Amino acid sequence: MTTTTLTLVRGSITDQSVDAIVNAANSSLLGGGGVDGAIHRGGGPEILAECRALRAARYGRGLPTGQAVATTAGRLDARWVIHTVGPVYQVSGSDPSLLASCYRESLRVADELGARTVAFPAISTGAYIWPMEDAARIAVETVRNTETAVTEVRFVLFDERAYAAFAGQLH
Ligand code: AR6
Repeated sequence: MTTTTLTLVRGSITDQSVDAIVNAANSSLLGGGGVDGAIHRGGGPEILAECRALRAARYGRGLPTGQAVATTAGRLDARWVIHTVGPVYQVSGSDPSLLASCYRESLRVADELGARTVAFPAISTGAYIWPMEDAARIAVETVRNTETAVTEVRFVLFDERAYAAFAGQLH
């Protein structure tokens, strides 16, 4: 059984040197703001070209929420970008298993690729407005409970509030 170390970094996901960088994408796979925008800007047009090809070949209706798929990382200092689609938070009730699925499926894809180090953003906590404390709990619990050959899962948190929420789950 592999021991997976969970680490925390404050900064931008696009500055990480890892095997795979996870993108908080949307179903279209064609880009957006936040993490998604930063990844496409930093990685260059090769990523979008592969995303378009994936849409044409396998995901005509888009990548479903909670699933994950890999492309090149283009010019980023990584071998792959793993795109996953988080759920949009709804006050009327949101399914935490879909957010957990993003982490689990991204790790499954990482294992398929042979990635050993993987950087995750705080999926769904920006444009998709999932409350940070709850998202951090789901992220850490899910990674801890997923059997994977990944040796380092690095959570990359953009601001102090996100960092503190994840730190609170780890210690
Ligand atoms: N590095 C690390 N974290 C970041 C970065 C960065 N460069 N930029 C923002 N964050 P979001 P979502 C934080 O909105 O909520 C896009 O338009 C941010 O502060 O990127 O899953 C997609 O195309 C927040 O805590 O992802 C989708 O349409 C967290 O990353 C939609 O947004 C996630 O924020 C996905 O929304």
